[in-house]
Amino acid sequence: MSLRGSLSVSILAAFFSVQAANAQETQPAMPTKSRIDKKSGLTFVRVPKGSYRELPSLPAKPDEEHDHAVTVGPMWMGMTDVTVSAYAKCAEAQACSASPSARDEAKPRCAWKNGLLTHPMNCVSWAEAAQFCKWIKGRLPTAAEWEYAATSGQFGKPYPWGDAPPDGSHANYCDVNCPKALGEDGKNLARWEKEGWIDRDQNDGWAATSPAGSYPAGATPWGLLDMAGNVWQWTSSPAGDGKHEVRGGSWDNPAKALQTSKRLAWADRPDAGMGFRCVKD
Ligand SMILES: [Ca+2]
Repeated sequence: MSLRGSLSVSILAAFFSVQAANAQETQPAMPTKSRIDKKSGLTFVRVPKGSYRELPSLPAKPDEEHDHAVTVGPMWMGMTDVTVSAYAKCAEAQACSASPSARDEAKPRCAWKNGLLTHPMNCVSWAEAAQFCKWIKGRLPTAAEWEYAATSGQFGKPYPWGDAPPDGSHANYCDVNCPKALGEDGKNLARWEKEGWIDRDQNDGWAATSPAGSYPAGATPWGLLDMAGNVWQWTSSPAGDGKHEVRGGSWDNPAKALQTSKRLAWADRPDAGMGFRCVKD
């Protein structure tokens, strides 16, 4: 083989090994165990039993001790957020409201109003989310269960997929497209720009929500998708003043909101950045 031929072979071999490595990194881990909920059509994956650090209260209470371990799981958790399509089945069965709240949200950002069937069911109140989970004989996860699942039981793991900072392949967050969807919030754009809220180096093609499960590179080892970005997820954990804890960050948040440890207290009102997933025992 000529030197040139041998070089080409080595370059090709190197190229394919890089491709193989990339493919390995970007392929979602197949859920070890999964099952489909017949009523909603949603897929649930097995979250194994384990122990996790107890989370402090939200808002934090002074002198509170929270350094012991709690047992979490086993349970089944929605592989993705609840979709518009799944919610529509609940509404058809008259078990969920056929006109979910969303009163304070602009139309282009609420997936239900736009018939975006594969997108997460956003613009729902906590009570509406809890009602859906009840319909499928499930419930909203506690904040500790959510974080345990998002970190695959590894306390302190920064993102559901691991340590790499987010990019447009991992999750739907506020990239170059998101100002298009913010519409009437334009007055805030200059401030958000200044605070580094908008990642103009990324473009995932979605201005607001994206179809559930569109980011396989962001999968957890247990096979959960969209545990960061797209929509915040309601948990069952109270957060004072009638609020509940939400997790995961959303399409209109900066990358830093996608951290597994990020916690927010949210009043029971719908928002285009707020969705949910259910768990079953
Ligand atoms: Ca986006």
